[in-house]
Amino acid sequence: MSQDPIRIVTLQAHILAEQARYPEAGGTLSWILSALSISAKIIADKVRRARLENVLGSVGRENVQGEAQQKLDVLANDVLLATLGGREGVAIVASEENEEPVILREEASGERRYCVLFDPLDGSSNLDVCGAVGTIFSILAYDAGVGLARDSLLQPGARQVAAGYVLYGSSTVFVLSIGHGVDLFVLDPSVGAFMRVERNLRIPAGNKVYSVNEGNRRSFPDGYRRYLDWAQNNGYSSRYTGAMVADVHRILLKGGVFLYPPTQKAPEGKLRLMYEANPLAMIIERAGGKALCAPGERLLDIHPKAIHQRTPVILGSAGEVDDVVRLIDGV
Ligand code: P6P
Repeated sequence: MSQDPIRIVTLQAHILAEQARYPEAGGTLSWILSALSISAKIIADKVRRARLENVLGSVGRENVQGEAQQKLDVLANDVLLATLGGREGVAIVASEENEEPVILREEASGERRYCVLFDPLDGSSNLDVCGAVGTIFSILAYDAGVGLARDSLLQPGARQVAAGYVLYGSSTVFVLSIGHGVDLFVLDPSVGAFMRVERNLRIPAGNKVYSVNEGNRRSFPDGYRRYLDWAQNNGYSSRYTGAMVADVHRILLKGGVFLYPPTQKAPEGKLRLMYEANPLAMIIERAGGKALCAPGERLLDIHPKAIHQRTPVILGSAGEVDDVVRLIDGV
């Protein structure tokens, strides 16, 4: 983790500096990232004022995932659709909260266009108890030539042009990877700008912490239970918030391993591949960690068949992931 020398670099300045590395870049991706930045500031304000403005709680219906939709899920989703919709370079938007992707511009254009996928408010069930929540986003190149416009979305996570998340915790942080490396920004509310505080983050090589919902232990495959027994016999601690974005952020900064194994209720895994697992897996890999869907299967290599498909997840420090695989394989 290389700390910034005493310089003031905003997220906007960072995005433009990254764009300048690619002389052929026309600025379309920069505009999209700028839309995500302003969305994050608006959502952060709504999250922090939610109880004061009485927008906590559910809207009384389920989303496409069969989960109770929170009022702030809808608000955050609307903010992202409104800011991204205004960006010429966005061809398609796909959200956890929308059953169908929103096709904004499907014709080919001189400028490259992109697909933006997101979970607008991951972990929103934590809102009522002032727990951490976040926005997770994934950006893919749009291909006007491939069959139906929506087929452009079904690309492996390794093809993400950019990926990242915003965590609305004790501070509001923006974690971003554009092509290489991982950089960390913190919102300065007095200035209204995300300030870069870490460049080229590297995940610690190991840490005796695992993050899993142990309430599902009985329905985990044997190998995962074998790993948990081994970890508990070797002095590991458990940390789990119920918001993947918060659990993964801790692991990015402190090391450890996050697991969401297959369960009887979710034999394919619970977490959504396209807009939860893929972007977070790219962040972890680019920080030097590992991200698998099963022993020996790299998560970013999955060829998606459906926008809302789910996957098991094992990600974190490379050594910690290796230990999980070793115990699952019964070595
Ligand atoms: P469980 C939140 O709903 C989420 O999608 C992830 O952010 C989180 O890691 C997981 O589900 C929590 O699921 O079954 O442990 O409540």
